[in-house]
Amino acid sequence: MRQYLQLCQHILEHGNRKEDRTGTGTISVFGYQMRFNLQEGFPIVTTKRLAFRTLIASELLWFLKGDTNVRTLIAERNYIWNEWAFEKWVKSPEYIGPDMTNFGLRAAQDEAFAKVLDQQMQIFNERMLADDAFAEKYGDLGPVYGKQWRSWPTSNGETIDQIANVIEQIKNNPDSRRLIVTAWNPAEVDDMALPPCHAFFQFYVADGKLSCQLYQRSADVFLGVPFNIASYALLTHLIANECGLQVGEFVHTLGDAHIYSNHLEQVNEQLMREPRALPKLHITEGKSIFDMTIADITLEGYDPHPSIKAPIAV
Ligand code: THF
Repeated sequence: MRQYLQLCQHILEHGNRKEDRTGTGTISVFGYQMRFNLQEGFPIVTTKRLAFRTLIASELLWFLKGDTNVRTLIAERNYIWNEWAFEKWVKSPEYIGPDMTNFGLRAAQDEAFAKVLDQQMQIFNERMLADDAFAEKYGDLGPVYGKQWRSWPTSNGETIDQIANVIEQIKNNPDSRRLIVTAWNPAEVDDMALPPCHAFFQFYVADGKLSCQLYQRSADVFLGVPFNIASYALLTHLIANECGLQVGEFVHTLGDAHIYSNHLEQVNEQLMREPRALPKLHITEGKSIFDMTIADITLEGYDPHPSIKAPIAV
């Protein structure tokens, strides 16, 4: 995973100081590309530990099911999308707890507030699992990835299953230059809790191998990008398995690639660590991509450096 460390180095050396929506501040570059040969091992960052199955694989399976409600993730103890649902809840007139205005920014700066936030988040999680109506109302993130991937709404009231279509095209028309899935739906962006960051991807078949290129408009290089690389590498393996192909490359193209100002220490810590050998991915062969569960996905030989904590910008 030298490619990832090179990206970090490149931003530190050439980045522009830039303010952002979250008020945190970043150093950022525009336009960057990494390539990962999936035959050389599974591209997961080894300079810190990532919870591959519980967070990354479970999120991808959630997208693939077409699910947009965080309740499913919370039930699997995956809280990476919580901030967005929680924000909807605390901004609603029904919320009567302590003031949660700007909770992301405040928690990163104020330890006492971070404890109060933790408590409220815990209450939110418990209610999310126990209360169906609450979960339906506040757990749904709007027409985000899962909805656009599996049921993009058309103007005549029908829906398009982009994932099923692209699989069918890869199987029957592998030389096509239209093997595309887009989560960026301009008509619905305003209804989403967060417009898609990994917005548009294309597949490519050559020599019996399936490659995937992703265009990511906004890339949180310390927290998000390691997740995104592993997630799309896993997606490429799953689709290749479904189509009876070997894996080729994952090409990761970034738009605004940024390091948040409160992640700099963590990035420098990682740059001092020596990357380790990449693990191998195993998935149940011959099982439909739509029936896959976490039990079908394992990483063999993942031996990373210890995890590094950092606050998420909301
Ligand atoms: N918002 C921001 N600011 N960055 C992102 O990368 C991002 N996402 C998704 C939605 N909004 C985003 C959510 N993805 C973590 C990782 C990925 C996320 C959200 C959070 C995270 O905090 N990871 C920790 C571990 C957390 C845990 O153990 O629960 C880590 O150390 O990796 C990008 O798609």
